[in-house]
Amino acid sequence: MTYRYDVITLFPEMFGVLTTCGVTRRAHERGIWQLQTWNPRQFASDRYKTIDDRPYGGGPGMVMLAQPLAQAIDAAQHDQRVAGLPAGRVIYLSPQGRRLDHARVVSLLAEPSLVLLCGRYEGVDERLLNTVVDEEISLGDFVLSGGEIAAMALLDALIRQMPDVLNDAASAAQDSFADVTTGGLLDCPHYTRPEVYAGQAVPPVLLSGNHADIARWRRQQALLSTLSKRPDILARAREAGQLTQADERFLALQSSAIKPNP
Ligand code: 4GX
Repeated sequence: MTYRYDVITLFPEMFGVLTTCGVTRRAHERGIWQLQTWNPRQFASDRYKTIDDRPYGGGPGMVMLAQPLAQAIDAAQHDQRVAGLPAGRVIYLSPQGRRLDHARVVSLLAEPSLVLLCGRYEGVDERLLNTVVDEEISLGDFVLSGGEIAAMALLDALIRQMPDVLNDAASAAQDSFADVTTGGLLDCPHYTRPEVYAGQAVPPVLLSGNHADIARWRRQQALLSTLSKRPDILARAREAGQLTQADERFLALQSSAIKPNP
């Protein structure tokens, strides 16, 4: 299967990062995913290529016009159908959306095509959102200067979960947050050479060659890290039945204080 993503953006150059760097670049070169950008400016209907205007009711800033965005989205979906794919669902990146999490990343991988709409300025005319947007997704409770970086973050999270993208099939599933929604824990700490750095030795168990001991230590470190940094995630893991009796016995011994996240 190959995925196709069409992005509506005033800054198509920003998306070059995904096709020129790292894991996302290699997956793109191997044809696992494709990207098409659409600049709403090319669909502006006046000779000044206007894509925004002042807000009705007054106030600061500008609002993106509905018409150039609607035409850009139409063109993208038309192209997706010509390519033999379904017209993708339209996702608008905005702080008003539902927070992105790993479960949503996984479920979006069921869709071979998507259209991502990136807003700039104060936002997009509400009537465009009402008529064409299927879903609003937020990266988090903070404000970016446009939807592009949020769309790129979403794409990066999607691509690294696609089959055959990561060298080690286990590493996608093992990550911190790999599935915190269904009981995953934060990652355990990692060490590489040298054996002593800044006066800190590598935990001896990792040099022991005893794989059962190493696995137990890593599990316990993950439990401790989750307990102290994200007790909400530990509670979710417990509710999802993901903690073993050994896990619970270990946690019961850690009556010591939960350190606040610095
Ligand atoms: N997670 N932004 C959208 C335009 C905008 C302005 C006002 C709606 C209302 C963001 C985020 C994000 C900045 C993208 C504002 N949209 N996107 N943009 N947080 O901050 O996704």
